[in-house]
Amino acid sequence: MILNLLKENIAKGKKTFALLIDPDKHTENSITKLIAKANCTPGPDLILVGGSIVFNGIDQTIQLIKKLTTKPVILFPGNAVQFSPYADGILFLSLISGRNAEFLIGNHVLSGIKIKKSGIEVIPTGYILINSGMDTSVSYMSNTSPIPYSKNDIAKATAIAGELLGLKLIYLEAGSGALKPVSDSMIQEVKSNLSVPLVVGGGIKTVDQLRKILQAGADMVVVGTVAEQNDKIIADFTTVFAEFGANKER
Ligand code: 1GP
Repeated sequence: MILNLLKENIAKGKKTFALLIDPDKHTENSITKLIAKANCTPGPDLILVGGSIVFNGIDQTIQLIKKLTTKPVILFPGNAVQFSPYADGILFLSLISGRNAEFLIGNHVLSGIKIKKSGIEVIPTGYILINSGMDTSVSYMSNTSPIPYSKNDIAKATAIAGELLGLKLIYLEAGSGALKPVSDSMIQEVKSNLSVPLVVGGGIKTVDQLRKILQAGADMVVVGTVAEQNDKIIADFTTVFAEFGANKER
């Protein structure tokens, strides 16, 4: 169970490393190369698959990844169409920073029956979009406004509301390719008021940024764009993750 893996890591003081693969940004060849890097010991704990729009086949992408690695593969869908029964689980995202009913509940109604029938693990996730100083695909596609970059109190109140609604994860998202990640002070503020695991992603490009985000309290970090651009980054980031918790095991 993926949520259990995350909780076990938290109990050991370890952080969870998620590598995001957007099928539209890859070829079979580039996925094969990326997964070969992810298979380095210990490397990312799990692979997320999804994007704001996905034209390339989700099924084919997940089947390819499953052939290349034993790491869990989790759907990170941009909408109700992005589903595959070949995944091990799905982040069932409710965009709680927005006020667009389609992304709070509408897509869930459209996809809920097929997800339940598939039997894959469902992780109800409060998805909170933070303004990173540029327009992002998720903001445009969801027709929602992100929380302003420095409004830690709004992010905290939103995360607490998500937890009280029963969501099992809270995800602070600066947007794929964001100019800067979510601030350390916002991560600290949210984490110190939350009982469920905290995920942070968007715009993380350097080991210093990653280390600060982990020190600020992120339990799981999602990395996508930089891994498409920098061949060394998975190894470098793995070293940073190893600084936390039971690092001798990593
Ligand atoms: C996007 O948080 C993820 O949804 C990852 O963002 O592509 O900027 O790493 P990057």
